Amino acid sequence: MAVERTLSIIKPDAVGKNAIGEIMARFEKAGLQIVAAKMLQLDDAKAGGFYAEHKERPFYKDLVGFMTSGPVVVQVLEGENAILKNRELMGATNPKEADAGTIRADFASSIDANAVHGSDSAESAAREIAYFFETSEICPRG
Ligand code: RTP
Ligand code: MG
Repeated sequence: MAVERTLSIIKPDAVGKNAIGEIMARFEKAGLQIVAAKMLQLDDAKAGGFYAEHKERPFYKDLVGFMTSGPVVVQVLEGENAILKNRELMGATNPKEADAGTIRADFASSIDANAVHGSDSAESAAREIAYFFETSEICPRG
């Protein structure tokens, strides 16, 4: 298995629940390293650009509104199979369908306020990491 990087976002609902540390601890306990992290208040342009692939979907406006409703924490996670591993830790998009013990089962309250984002492919990960981080802001361990 290859060492990969993936973009994770702790969304405004989870930041508002004071769950940043608990969520980061799950990544670290699963063997993923946080190699970049920052807290941001997204505006409509930054959040809308991030979710541009969903622009024509009926939930797009609500999604951008939610993602700008409070601060987020964006992170780069690195490790073996990081993209799939993070998606497994997150659980299903709709928390009602998320397996017990996943981040969304424990912290999400609805399909909109669903606690975390994680890149869904290697292509998305590369694009999403570059959307938020300069190369100089990513700090892999030796
Ligand atoms: P994310 O991109 O945030 O990691 O979530 P995901 O891959 O699990 O889900 P995706 O299909 O990419 O959708 C992005 C976000 O849009 C909201 N959504 N709402 N009302 C709906 O039917 C619906 N479908 C998606 C969710 O908040 C989802 O995280
Ligand atoms: Mg997605």
